[in-house]
Amino acid sequence: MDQKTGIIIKGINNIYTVLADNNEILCRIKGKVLKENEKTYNPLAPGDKVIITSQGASDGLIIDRVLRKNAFIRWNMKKNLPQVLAANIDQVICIVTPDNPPFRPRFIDRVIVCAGNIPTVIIMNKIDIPISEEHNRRFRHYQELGFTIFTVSAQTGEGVEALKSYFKGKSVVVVGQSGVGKSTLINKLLPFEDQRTGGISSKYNRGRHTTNFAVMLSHDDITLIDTPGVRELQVSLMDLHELGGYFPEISIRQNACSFQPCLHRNEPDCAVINAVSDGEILQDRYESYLRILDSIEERFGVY
Ligand SMILES: Nc1nc2c(ncn2[C@@H]2O[C@H](COP(=O)(O)OP(=O)(O)O)[C@@H](O)[C@H]2O)c(=O)[nH]1
Ligand SMILES: [Mg+2]
Ligand SMILES: [Zn+2]
Repeated sequence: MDQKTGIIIKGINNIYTVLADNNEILCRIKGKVLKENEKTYNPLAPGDKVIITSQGASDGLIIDRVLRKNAFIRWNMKKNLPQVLAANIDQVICIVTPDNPPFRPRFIDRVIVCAGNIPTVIIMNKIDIPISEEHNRRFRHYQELGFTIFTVSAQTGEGVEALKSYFKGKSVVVVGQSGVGKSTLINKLLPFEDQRTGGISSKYNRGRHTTNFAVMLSHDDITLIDTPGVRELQVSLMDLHELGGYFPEISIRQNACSFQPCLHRNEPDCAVINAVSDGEILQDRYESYLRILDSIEERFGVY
């Protein structure tokens, strides 16, 4: 049998669409491979490289997964397991809106944690609708923290060209609450008439339907993974002490805390708590940090 390497485009009900040699091949996972030694919600996600054996032109079996470079992982509350939304990516795009749905900066903070070592870019979509001064300041603050931010309107097209050039040559996963415009923006970045995954045009809804599985699309050297909108994004991080590393303003101060390691909650002479009191760290970012700490503890029933 013919053995080859392919890339997962999507998986629905244990049937995976694998792009190999410019062909879309529908595959199942062979027997119990990939299932045994892993405690995850899904063994494979878009972006995963896999080894398949093809049976004819359009059917195949997945026999192995190539080691991942990285992954965007959230905690699946229903199954109480980590869930990989995308693998082997260069950038995470977190989309937010001024309103409809409401701007929720704490969602961004969780996305940054789920992204692990993958850089997160924050995009404010729907700039055709007004934004409050307070929300705008909170959004701009991410730039001061060192994150790349963009403002666009998928509807009017404003700012879309800048995104196209920024993401050229990159493989990107798009995350955000339901309704922020992920599918609409992706359709703007990858023109529908021409939408392709590898060499194959793939049918893709234009945002009319709810996306309920992650899917990879590419065109013109941009690869985008659209993800289902989640209402609650829970981080999959296990180690409480790693969390501070995902907040740049906490990360740069941690070494100065008297107590080591410090969780910056109520430890004496804590450099982070002091910086919050002095107004050097935004109160809301600090509270966001504390909430995530709590959510990790609750999950594992610590203390
Ligand atoms: N005003 C405005 N509406 C937008 C914009 N982008 C998307 N929408 C609308 O927001 C709604 C949700 O968009 P959709 O792409 O399905 O969001 P998703 O759930 O994140 O994929 C749709 O009614 C879109 O037409 C925008 O830039 N401005
Ligand atoms: Mg969508
Ligand atoms: Zn501290």
